[in-house]
Parts: sequence; C-alpha cells; structure tokens
Amino acid sequence: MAGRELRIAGGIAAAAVTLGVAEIVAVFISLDSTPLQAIGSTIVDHTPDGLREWVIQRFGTKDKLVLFVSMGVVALLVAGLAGLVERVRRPVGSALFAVLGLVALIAAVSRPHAPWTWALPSLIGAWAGIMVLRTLIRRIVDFDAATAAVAVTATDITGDAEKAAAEADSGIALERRLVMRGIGIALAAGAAAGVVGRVLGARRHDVSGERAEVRLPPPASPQVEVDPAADLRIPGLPSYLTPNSDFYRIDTALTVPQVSKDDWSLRIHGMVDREIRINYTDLGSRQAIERLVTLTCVSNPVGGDLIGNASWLGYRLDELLAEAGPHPDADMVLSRSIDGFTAGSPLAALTDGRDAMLAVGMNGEPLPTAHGYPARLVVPGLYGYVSATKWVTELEITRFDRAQAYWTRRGWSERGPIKTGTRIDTPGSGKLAAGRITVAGVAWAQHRGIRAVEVRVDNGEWQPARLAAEPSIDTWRQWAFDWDATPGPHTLWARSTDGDGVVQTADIAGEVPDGATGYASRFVRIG
Ligand SMILES: Nc1nc2c(c(=O)[nH]1)N[C@H]1C(S)=C(S)[C@@H](COP(=O)(O)O)O[C@H]1N2
Ligand SMILES: [Mo]
Repeated sequence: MAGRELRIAGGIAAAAVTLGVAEIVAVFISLDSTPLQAIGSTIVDHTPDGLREWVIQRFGTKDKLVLFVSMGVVALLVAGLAGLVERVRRPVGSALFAVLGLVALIAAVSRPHAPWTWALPSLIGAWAGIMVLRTLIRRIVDFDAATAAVAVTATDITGDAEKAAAEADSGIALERRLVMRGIGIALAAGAAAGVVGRVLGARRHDVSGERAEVRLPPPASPQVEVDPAADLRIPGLPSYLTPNSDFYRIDTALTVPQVSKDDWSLRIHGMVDREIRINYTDLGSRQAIERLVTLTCVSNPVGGDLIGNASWLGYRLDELLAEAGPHPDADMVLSRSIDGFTAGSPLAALTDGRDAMLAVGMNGEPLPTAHGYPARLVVPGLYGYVSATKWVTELEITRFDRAQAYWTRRGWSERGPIKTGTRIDTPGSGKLAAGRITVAGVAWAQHRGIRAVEVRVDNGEWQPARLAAEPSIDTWRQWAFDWDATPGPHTLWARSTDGDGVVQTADIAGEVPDGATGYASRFVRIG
C-alpha cells in the first residue's frame, strides 16, 4: 500500500471508530440516537414522494435495508475522502468529520421527543474518530518521509549503496507495518465497538421479555370464534386469519420502537373538557373487546399483499374519548406515536359505533413489538396511514383545518376510507393445463362488507363467484370460482360489490393520494 491507499484506509478506520464509539454511547441513551439511526430517520421523513414511491415499488418492504446499505456506501466514500485530504497542518479531513458529526447531532436532537442527551453519541463518536484520524495521518506522514528518504539514499550514496538501500527498505517496511497495524487496530476496535454496542443496546432496550409476561385481559362477550366456513381452504389462498408472523408491516421506524408498558401512557388532550392520561394498569379496570378487523395499507397496489386480517383485543375508543369529552366543533383525532408518526382520523369514525379501538392484543397474543406493543389504534374501514398508529402515546382532539398528519404533509389525502378491492390469489400467472381450475382470492370493503364477487374470462360475461362466510363486515372475504379452462392465452378478471350494493370502480388509479383502484386481473396461458 502506498501513501494514498493508506490515507483512504485510515479515513475508513477512523469512521469505524466514530460509528463504533457512538453505538457504545447510545447503549446508555437510546438505540435511535446513533448517527446512522438519526440521519436515516431524518432521511425517511424528508424523502421526496417520487423517490419514496420508486424505492417502495422496486424494493418493497426491503426499503429500510436499501437505506442502510446506501448510507454505508456513502459513509465509506466520505471516510475515504476525509483520509485522503487530511494533513497534519491542514486538518481538512477532521473538519469533514466534525461537519458530519454536527449534522448527525442535529438530526438526533431534532427527532421527536429527543432529549439533549441524544447529541452525545454523535459528539463523542466524532471526537474519537478525529483523534484516530489525526494519529493515523501522523504515522502515514512518517511513512511517506521514510519512503522519500530511501529515494534520496538510492540516488546520493555511491559507496555501500546496496547495504544502505536494504537498510532503508527495511525502515520503510517497519513504518508501513506500524501504519497498517494502527489502521487494523482502529478498524477492529471500531467494528467490535459497533457490534458490542448494538447487542448490548438491543438487550438493554428490548421489551420482548416483558411482552412475553403480559397477561391479556379477558374480552367481553361475544368473544371471537371464527366460523370455519370463513376459510375455503384452497391451496394458494391465504388463511382467513393472518398469522402474526405473516402480517405485513409498514411504518417509518428504522428500528422497532421498544416501549415498556410500565413507561407507556396515552394522553388524550386538545379540544376536550378534561385532559386525561391513561397508563397500562389503568386499562385493566376497563372492559376489553375482541374484534376481527382487516388492516389495509393505502400503498397496497391492485393485487398487492399489504393487507392482513387479525383478531384484535382492546378498548373501545368511543369510551376512552368520552372520558375526556371532545368539544362539539372538533372533527379530527390526531394520534401520535412514540417516534413522532401521526395519523389524522375523523372523530366521527372513532365514535359512530364501529369497533374502533386501542388494541393491546393481536390474534390472542400481546401485540408484537413490530405491530405496536404495548398499544396501537385499530379502526375498521380506514387505511392504516390515517388510523392505525402503533406505539401510540397521544390522542389530540383537533380539527382538519388546524392540524395535518404525517402522510398528509407528504401529499397523501387527508381522509383515507378504504376502497372496495379484490385480489386474485390463485392461479398464479404462468402456464396451466386445460380443464377445471379453481380461481380464488380475497375481497374487502371494510365496514361495508362484501355482497358479491364476480369473475370474467377475457371479454365474456361477468359470472358470480362463490363466497366464504363473512364473520364480520370489517374483514376481507374469501371467494372462489370454478373455471373450465380452454387452451390458449386468457385474462381473468375479478370485481366485488360492497354491502351497500356498490360495484367497485373499473377506473385504474395508482396508490397516491388515497388508494389504488381497478379490477383484479391475471394473465394465464392454458395448454
Ligand atoms: N407509529 C407508526 N404507526 C403506524 C405507521 C407508522 O409509520 N408509524 N404506519 C401506518 C401504516 S401506513 C399502516 S398501513 C399500518 C400498518 O400496520 P402493521 O404494520 O401492523 O401492518 O400502520 C400504521 N401505523
Ligand atoms: Mo399504510
């Protein structure tokens, strides 16, 4: 390695120290306070809509991985550059470290609910990185000097040239070894600190232990018992209830927030007669309900899988809100999560008698941490982005003309009632043998229910599909259609009619700003 490469490696090693030290400091503060985490979350919150849509389309729920890999690549490049330009008397690389550290620090303390201590990981990390960078660069300069000395030796000394050159060479080798050892130690120490910090931090803040101990309250009758006829049991068709481990996850959180039930509380405030705060133990004195509700993401494209059905255990929101006494001129409930995400729900949707709830259980278990432990909102009939706040800590009663929620500020519609949708799950697209083929899927129009599903082959007549039982109008409904497939290419179409008798629209619309529309379709080749 020559001087240039050594400088680049030195910069990268110093960056490793910065990030590693920051991870260690963050163990005592918060997982979200590290430079990568803070900058990453800030990027998530400020990504232009077009880019966000593109990333989600290309990478789906791997978007967070893509973000971290991209940040890693940028960090490597900048660190290498910092090493390259750093000089003993002109610490340009150190200045670069300081600027980036400051950026991370500002990002960290600007996170919602972040106390000033969130500045410490970036501050101490950047300081440690600069110290290491300075030390390594000084060594590299010594190495360069030794190399230059050899050049001089080789040209100037005529006498015992070979011996002198050999001595000088071994001097260079020694300097180089010293420099490489320094770089190696810094890299290893940085990486080790990073790993140890992550593991210790995760362990210290992890709530899966206490979650496993939670005993859910018994729900009032009627307790959920799913009619077996809700499941058609057709291969390729997902089960009526979505297991927690298969349930889609969508949120802006880069790491799953770890909120202890002992620290959690829900504050109901704003346009209310009396502000109230409810903690987890207070909930125990209230009557819980258990309900089947299908959640859907507004970003679900036609045919997509950002939809899942669960039985939720929780507390009626109309009752909790009544305790605070919303003012008659209020029309919005702005729910806020521990990490600053907000959703704006129509107050009417939470108080019109539907089973809107503060959920603590999902499919018979405490909420999984990724789905909002210890408490989240579930509102039948509204897309998740306007209703389903996970790790919820606040309900602010306000007005749509006064407040804006997270996604509304980013170009999505202020209100998000779920649109009637149909999905074909089976057959998959591809080549199939002629004969009897069962076409099957799911249909949803939460809080209106599904009255009919129809299937059309190519340009033929719409024909009724058979429907599974519908245990609740707040959930999806399975359907199936037996098709005598004839050889050739075919397109299958499916559409639904909701409980009010309204057929879903054929108009094709994208997800932005308020949900995709259009019939479900599947191209197959028979023969
Ligand atoms: N705290 C928080 N809650 C959130 C979100 C979020 O980004 N942060 N996303 C919402 C969106 S867009 C959807 S679709 C649902 C998804 O809930 P799930 O991950 O449990 O399926 O959560 C909602 N609740
Ligand atoms: Mo969503």
